[in-house]
Amino acid sequence: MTEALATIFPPNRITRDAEDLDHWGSDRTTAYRAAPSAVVFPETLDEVVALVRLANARAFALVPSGGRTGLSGGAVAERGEVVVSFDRMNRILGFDPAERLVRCQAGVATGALQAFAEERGLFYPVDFAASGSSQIGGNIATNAGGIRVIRYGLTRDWIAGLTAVTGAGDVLRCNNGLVKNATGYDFRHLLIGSEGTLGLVVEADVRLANPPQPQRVMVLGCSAFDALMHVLGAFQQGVTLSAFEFFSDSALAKVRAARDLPPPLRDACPFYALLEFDESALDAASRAFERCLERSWVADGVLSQSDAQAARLWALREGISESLAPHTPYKNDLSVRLSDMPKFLEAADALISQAYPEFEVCWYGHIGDGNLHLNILKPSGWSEPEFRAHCHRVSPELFKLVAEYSGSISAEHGVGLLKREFLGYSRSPEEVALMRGLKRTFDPNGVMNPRKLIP
Ligand code: 2HG
Ligand code: ZN
Repeated sequence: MTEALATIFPPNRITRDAEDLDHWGSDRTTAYRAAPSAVVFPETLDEVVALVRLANARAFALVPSGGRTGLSGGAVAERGEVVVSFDRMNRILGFDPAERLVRCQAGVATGALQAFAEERGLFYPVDFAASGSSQIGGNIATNAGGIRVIRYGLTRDWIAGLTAVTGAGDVLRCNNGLVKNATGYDFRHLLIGSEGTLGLVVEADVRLANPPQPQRVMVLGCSAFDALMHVLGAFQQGVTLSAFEFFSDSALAKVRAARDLPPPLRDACPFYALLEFDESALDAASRAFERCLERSWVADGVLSQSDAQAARLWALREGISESLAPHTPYKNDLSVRLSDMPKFLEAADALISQAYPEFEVCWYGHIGDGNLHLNILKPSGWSEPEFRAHCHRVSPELFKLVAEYSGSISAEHGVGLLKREFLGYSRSPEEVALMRGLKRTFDPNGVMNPRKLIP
């Protein structure tokens, strides 16, 4: 196969070095061992087309690889696949200030796109802790969300066009940056969130926004889960929130220890809400805060007085995932509608405390848009496989509860390898059958990221 790949790529853009295979063949999921047969680094659309056609002709599988910050194994190559790294397709190809549209290659880092926008007095609002290394192609493949979805939506909402190579090796130019285009099925939205199972996203037209006003950050100490939802309700009246995040005291303890950070408030609380909003809403926010204090939903709070302090408060939330990594967490990424959140939280909390009486459980996430991250930490006496198997047995109980609320078993991290067997808790048999049909249409020989997403 290396010989065939060498007909497309020069030697410096193919590697079979063991360290490279491990590096480019895995993402941030720890449950799998990377075992690709090669990694290639295309630089042009034509090379990607040639590669996909070769994969069809020679019957080998491809795994797309962006910033590899995923948490569901979507970018893991564990069965001799060829990894397609977009690291060398990291150029911004054009910018139109009147349309506020950037054309970029799939390997542009999310952070680089944010910086590009900022240099032009604009704003790319999709943001998350991993944005420094994640790539726009991967963001599209997983429809990445993050911390400002409550105000700005998901990656899907910012993609005005994309160029993709289907599993059959055909080039699709979807929507071409148009605002209006009423000509039938929009394949752009089918490819967004398809986790590389239908084709490879090679280029995208990304919309930028005007930057928001200066922002203020508040961290509030809350007495209980249900208080968080009351606090959200109080602030939604009159304050346009850019973020409404939460974390439990256990999650806070981990990030503080890992980064040596001071506590946000004098006394510890079971839960904390982190809010970000326009500075002009400060009076309305202060009134909402008073109301929350009066009703005892909030015990105390801190308001950022500078950008540096705002960044320090954000670090308490954004650093959590990384600080949990050494504890071998079993991750859940759930969502329900906000109106169902109070009841769901009560039921999920009861289920989790019963299923994991001796385990440390960290709750956090983007509760303002209905998304909860639930990390169960491995007790030191347990082996990793034993712990994972135990959690895997509990998952169906939790997912059954999610299904009762018509929620999602993967709100923003994708399905990948990790949640494939559980897809039926969020998608009906009819939907899964349609997914299989679409997969066959786009990728008749099954070369695109096999065994991901679809059970
Ligand atoms: C976050 O919101 C990320 O910090 C990661 O989505 C969540 O590691 C996790 O469970
Ligand atoms: Zn998240």
